[in-house]
Parts: sequence; structure tokens; C-alpha cells
Amino acid sequence: MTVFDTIVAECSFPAKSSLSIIRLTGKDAFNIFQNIIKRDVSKLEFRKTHYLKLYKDINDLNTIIDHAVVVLYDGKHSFAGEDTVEFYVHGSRVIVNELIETLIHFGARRALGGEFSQKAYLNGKLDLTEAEAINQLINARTSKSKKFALKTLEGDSSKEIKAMKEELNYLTAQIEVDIDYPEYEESIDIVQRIQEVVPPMLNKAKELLKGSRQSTYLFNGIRVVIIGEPNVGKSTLLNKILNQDKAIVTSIPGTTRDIVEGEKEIDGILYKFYDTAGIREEAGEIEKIGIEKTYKVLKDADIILLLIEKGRKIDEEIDNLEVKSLIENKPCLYISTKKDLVGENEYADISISKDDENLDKLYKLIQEKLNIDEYLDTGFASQRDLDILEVFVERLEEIVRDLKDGLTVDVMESGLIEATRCLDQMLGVESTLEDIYSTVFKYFCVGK
Ligand SMILES: Nc1nc2c(ncn2[C@@H]2O[C@H](COP(=O)(O)OP(=O)(O)OP(=O)(O)O)[C@@H](O)[C@H]2O)c(=O)[nH]1
Ligand SMILES: [Mg+2]
Repeated sequence: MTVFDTIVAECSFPAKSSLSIIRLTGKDAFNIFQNIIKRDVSKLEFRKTHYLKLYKDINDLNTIIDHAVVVLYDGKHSFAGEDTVEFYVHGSRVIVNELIETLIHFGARRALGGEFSQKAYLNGKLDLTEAEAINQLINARTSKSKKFALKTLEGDSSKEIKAMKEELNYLTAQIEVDIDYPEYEESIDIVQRIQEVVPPMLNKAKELLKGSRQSTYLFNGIRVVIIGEPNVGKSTLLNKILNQDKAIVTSIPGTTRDIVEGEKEIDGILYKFYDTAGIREEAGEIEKIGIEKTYKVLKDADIILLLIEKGRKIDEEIDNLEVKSLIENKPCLYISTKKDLVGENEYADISISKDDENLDKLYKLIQEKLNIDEYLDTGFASQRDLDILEVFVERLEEIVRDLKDGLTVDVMESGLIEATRCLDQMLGVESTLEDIYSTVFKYFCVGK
């Protein structure tokens, strides 16, 4: 099995439907296809629809698989960058299975998950970031995540990475020229060039990193954990958010013991809300297990809603709940409940009541706390890109430090090369010395 095999798979959802789409891609695609139609494949025009009878065996007229619409793509114009035949057949499972089995019989192999995109990447049709965007697009569950994935697919973010890479290659090229051709009359102050380029690039990279962290929200959802003392109204709030009777609500403190969770889309973003066991000292055995679960789910929270009682100051409330260390580094909103009974609470970010008409104000506060709108349209949403971007920022920070410390250019050159390597990893390419030299020849006229 190799990446060069001709592969086949159903692209549409595998269920009974009016139509199903099957894709055959690889160097033998047209030869394999020739085995199941009577017409001469070489006479079929590319990127035009053809209405054809598909046979299991063209010598036997009784073996028709289906009448289908077929489109052929030459490698240059196909998604995966290799010869492709796309079949639009009637969506019966029998037809789909017969067609795929027949194509396999004539030499194709069943495609693995993501293999068409992998071919597209290997054939230079997509960079890695764009390939990941396809996966994100298919898996997008909200309008905003779809929009973001489309934007990444159009290569907006890759363009920024490529532009930074070009700048770094240019710097490295200038250093190389300076070393190899010290007599070159247009030789410039390299340190000054690094000073001009790297600090602004660091700012840009930090912005991308911030945006990327935000963007992961789009695909993983935002985890909102509701905590507070027993009976404060946590389950009531969850039910109101979800608009359903999900958690049991009673006037008995300690009602909720397990974590109760539910999802809600707000302004195109998926939120996962977690209602927890009320935290208190004098809990019984079962309740204590519930409180342990509360602590666990708190660790993975993106934002915490701390429900508080009227009149108690925030610090007192946190001390009382002994959750200080867990919520210290997380965004947290203080919400006073039962406004209808106790009125507004001056210490809280917002006061709410179960009879409130809607919770829009609370949702706005959550979005503001997480800076949702500010960064949502920048950066990358995959964990892989995020990890590499973090290293990239570190590398640029090192160069900025080296600049301050007055270190030599050759020390900084290795930093620049390492930073470039990060960008290459993101794009899934490898910068070679040739790339750098081609930059030399592009911008300088050395030895002309
Ligand atoms: N009047 C009034 N009562 C409320 C409000 N919110 C909750 N309650 C009542 O307060 C009691 C406790 O509510 P829950 O939502 O079960 O409180 P909880 O924080 O989940 O409690 P535990 O699960 O025990 O930790 C119930 O009797 C609710 O009806 C409110 O805004 N106004
Ligand atoms: Mg509860």
C-alpha cells in the first residue's frame, strides 16, 4: 500500500439517498474506469458531465451497475492533483457497494480517511494548514466555525505565514551575502535590518497566537463551568440557558451531585455548560464525591461562572469556597442570583433572576471576558498550528533578547533559521539553502 495507489471512496454520506458520489483518484484511474464502460475513455472530455452505463463486466450486458453521471478530471485540475473520475450514482447502498467493489476488482484500493486531502498535499495542491482547514470545514458545527474554516481554506492565514517566511529568508539571505561577499557595495547594516523586521513580526505572531487560542474555541466549543454554594441557583441557571428541564432543581441544598452538562450555540459559537455540585464544607459522603467532580471539571474550564449570594463580597465568597487556586488563572464572572428576592448585588458582575426574560446580557459578558469578537477572525484553529506558533513566538523573543544583549549576527542567524523552520512546519514544507539563495538572487545582483 502506498500513497501513489489509485484509491476509491464514497464522498457523500453513506446512507440511502437520492444520489451518492464516489471518487476514484490516482494514476490508474482512467485505465480502471475503462473496464466498466463501453465508450472509449480517451474520447471523454475532461470536466464535462457524461451520462454513461456502468458495467461490472462490459462483455455481459446483464451486469449493469447503474446509469450514472460521470465527470473526469485530469491531474492538473483535480482536487487531489491526480487523474480522477467522479461518479454520481443513484444512492442505493447496493449500487454504491457494487461500484466500489468493481473498481477495487480492477485495481483500485479503498481510500483511508483523509487520503484524498493527503494526495492533494503531496501533489502541492494544498499546504498543511489548508488541508487541516478542509477537515475543520467538514466538522464545523456552527456558522462561525464554518466561516473560519473557509477563510483558512482560502489561504488567508497561510499567506501571512508565507509573508513572514519570505521576510526571514530575506534577512538570512542578507547575512549570507554579507559573509560571502563582504566587498559587495550595497552591503547594509544587518543588525539594523533585524531590528526593523523581527520586533514587529513578534507582535504579529503574538496576535496570531492569541487569535489561534480563541479560534480553537470555534471547534472545541467554550467550556463554561457554573459553581457556587449549594442552593444558590446553579441548576436553575443551567436549565434556563438550555431552555429545558435538564438538572433537578429543589430547595434542598446539595441537590446536584453529578456534573450536568448541555450545549448551546450563541452567536455562532458552541458553548458547553457544566452545572456542578454546590461546594460546601459540611457535605455528606455522596456530596463530597460530587464536589471532587466539580474541582476536576473546573481545571478544564475556559470560563467560570461563580454564583454568589446577596451581600457577600467576592473575596469572601472565594475564600468560603476554597477554590482560589483553581480559578485564579481563569476568566471568571461573578453572578448574583435570586434578584427577585434580594435585589441587585453591587459586588457582582451581573445580578440575575430565574424570571429574567433572557440572558443576553450574561452572554455578552462571557463574550467580552473571553475577547471573543476581537480575535476570532485571526490565526489558526488546529492544535498543531497552535503548538508550532508558540515555539515560533519563543524563537522571535530570543532574537529580540539577543538584539538587546548586542550579540553577533551569526548567533541571530541561527535563531532566524530556527524561526523559519517553525513556519515551514506549519506549511508542511522544507526551506532549503536553495530557497535562501534564490532569495539572494531575487533581491541582489551579486556577480551579475
Ligand atoms: N425566587 C427565586 N428562587 C430561585 C431563583 N433561582 C433559584 N431559585 C430557587 O432556589 C432553589 C435552589 O435552586 P437550584 O437551582 O437547585 O440551586 P443549586 O445551586 O443548583 O443547588 P445545589 O444543586 O443544591 O447545589 C430552588 O428552590 C429554586 O427554585 C431565583 O432567581 N429566584
Ligand atoms: Mg443544583
